[in-house]
Amino acid sequence: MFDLDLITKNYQHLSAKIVKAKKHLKRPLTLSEKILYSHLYGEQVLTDFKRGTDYVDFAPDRVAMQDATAQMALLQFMNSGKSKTAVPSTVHCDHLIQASKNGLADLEDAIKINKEVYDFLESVSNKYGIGFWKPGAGIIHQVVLENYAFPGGMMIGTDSHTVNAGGLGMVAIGVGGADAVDVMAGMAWELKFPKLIGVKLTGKLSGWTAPKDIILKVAGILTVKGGTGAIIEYFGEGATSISCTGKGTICNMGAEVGATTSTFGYDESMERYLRATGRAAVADLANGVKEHLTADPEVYANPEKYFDQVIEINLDELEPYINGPFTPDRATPISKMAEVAKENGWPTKIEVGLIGSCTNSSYEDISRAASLAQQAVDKNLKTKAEFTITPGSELVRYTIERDGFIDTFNKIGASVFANACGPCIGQWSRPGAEKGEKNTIIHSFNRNFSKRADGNPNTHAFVASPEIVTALAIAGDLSFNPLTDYLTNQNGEKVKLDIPSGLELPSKGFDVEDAGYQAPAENGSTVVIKVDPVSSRLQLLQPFQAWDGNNLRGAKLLIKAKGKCTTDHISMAGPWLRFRGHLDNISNNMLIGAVNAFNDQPNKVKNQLTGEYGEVPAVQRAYKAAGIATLVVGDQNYGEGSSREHAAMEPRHLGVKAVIVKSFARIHETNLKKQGMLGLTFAQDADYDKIQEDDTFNFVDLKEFAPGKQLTLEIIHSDQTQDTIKLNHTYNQQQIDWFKAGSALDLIRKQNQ
Ligand code: MIC
Ligand code: SF4
Repeated sequence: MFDLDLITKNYQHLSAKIVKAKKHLKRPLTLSEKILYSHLYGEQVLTDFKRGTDYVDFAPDRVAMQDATAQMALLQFMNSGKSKTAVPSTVHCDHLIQASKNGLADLEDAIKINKEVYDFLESVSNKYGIGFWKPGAGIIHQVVLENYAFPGGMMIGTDSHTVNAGGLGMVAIGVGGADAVDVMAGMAWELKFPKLIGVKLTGKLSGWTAPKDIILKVAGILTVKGGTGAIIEYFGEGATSISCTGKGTICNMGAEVGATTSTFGYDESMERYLRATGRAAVADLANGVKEHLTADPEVYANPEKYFDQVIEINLDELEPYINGPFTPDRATPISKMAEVAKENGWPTKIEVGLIGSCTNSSYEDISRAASLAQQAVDKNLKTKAEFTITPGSELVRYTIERDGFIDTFNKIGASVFANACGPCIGQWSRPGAEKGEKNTIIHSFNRNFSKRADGNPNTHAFVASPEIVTALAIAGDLSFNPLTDYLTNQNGEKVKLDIPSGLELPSKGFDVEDAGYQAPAENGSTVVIKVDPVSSRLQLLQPFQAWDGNNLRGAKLLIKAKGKCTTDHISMAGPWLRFRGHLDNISNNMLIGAVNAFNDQPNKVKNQLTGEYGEVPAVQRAYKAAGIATLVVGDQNYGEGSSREHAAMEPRHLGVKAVIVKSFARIHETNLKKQGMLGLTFAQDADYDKIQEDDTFNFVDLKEFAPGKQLTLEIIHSDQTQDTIKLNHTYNQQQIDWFKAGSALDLIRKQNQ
């Protein structure tokens, strides 16, 4: 068991901290507030923080990093001058394993292909006291839920789905690597005090409906930006009736509405899960401080008084949902899918059904999906689509194999991939994907942005619960509604699938032979970290240049991006994941997925120096070589999705100075600030339309850059007419200092010198 001392200490001080906060605020507290106020950083003065406005310093309990982001995080940490991380931290090798043949073979290949990176992560972990989860151990969020998450705790992780740990009553937040460095270096971690959204769940899930359907519905209500800057707190009788892992699924996919995180109050489902995963001692401790691990009763009795927004969902009436394609908030109840698919011309033949991932691979999920696979066998149905399973951890994989579920899936021709991200992040070598054919897949993951699973922009990916994915894979048809429709079996008989059934937790307990954990050396001071100077995969970081103190003049437009521009568009994953530790090489994917507003094409922008069109990274390198600053313009919710700071470091490295958009996703905006970029928003959304392809820009008052004060941008059009517009920003003084120093890390470096 990990962290028992840390948790004991946390709970010992919890009551005093909450009493103090309540005395000050003079009101009952939500769970989110209890966790936030009990994790204020040492020097942070306690006040009634203004939600959505005040920057507050926090002291999270731990840090988790996954391999694709840990490389950059640790390359930065190595420059911080510390000999050990200040809080317990872990690294998880999950993103770099490609799903191709089967779990074992794919793992072996990954270990060969990524040897240099794994060796680097292992030795850095060993040196700085970081727990190391080897390739094959599982996906970061599942491993965290099984081993580290605890009710009332606060953690950050370099992955947007860190929020998964809300399933065990944590405030767990996804961040860029530079934020993780702050916490690992023992400094304060700054966050704008979140707004609070309460989701009241009445009734009880039943039949075909699963926890996933709750978040699919919430995504439809809030949309991909409706949760920005807010914590979503779930409560009500419906909440307590959901399993702990089901709560994890709901919190996990809260990242898809932009929420800072989501959480649930401590209850018996969490206690059961803690006991089942070998943490009875944590459950006992939590039971001792129960009242502090949920909101005060007044809050849930009168939620409108305490939350900024309240949503109510009656689980008795909730239907299964299917969200997509191309965006996770396009929510369609299953009873409407046939009609909606027809109207939109979506291909209804399902080619592949994929279950698992960090979002949905609990024992409960797998057992319910397996009950449907068994029915297919018993009812003599032929499974029409291909079917794959990506277990979230070795603990789950070992246990479901022991309990016969893998055998059941094999009977419907399933492939079991490694315990890793695989197809969820474009690490799927899907035969034929390169042909770019229009086709449909359905999965139980969380994101379905264009190209995300297999690199094919014409793959229509739909998101649903594992149960619905399995049923629809059996039917091979997106318009099939298992609640009402019949299928024809191999004897020509009409049969109906029964309601899925499963077990919340394994009746024989969880089991595993080798969970894949490696503890760090007691004293890592002698561990030497080698980075080969000619490596294509790892590159030591050089400081960024400090601001020269002048107004920025004569900047050119690199790209005006149109519509959705997620971090997958800015810094694509899949094949590019291999360069996550090499800033110069990965910069060759900068914005290659963004659609140019002037020609509706990706990766084709005008080079104003030559008048010719070229690929975004190449054109930007040409500006850089000519010493010309550039800026990037974008639409709403720019940088939605991942926590990958590469999406901010690449433009920084290649010489883009500012990103000006209608609105930002939270993590990306912070990443831009941390890396010393100007992340600004149009004061008037309509000013986006004023930006022309051949424009030149002057920041006329950058010298007066100050908190709460707008910046002014002069736009010189090619016909010499001009527009002057105002830009908003959310920089506080410290963040302005990052900009001036070159980046947050460069500021720390200077202060330490
Ligand atoms: C994702 O789901 O997009 C990822 C891959 O896990 C990312 C992290 C990354 O880009 O490495 C995330 O969600 O933060
Ligand atoms: Fe991995 Fe997908 Fe989960 Fe991201 S969302 S951590 S890529 S499984």
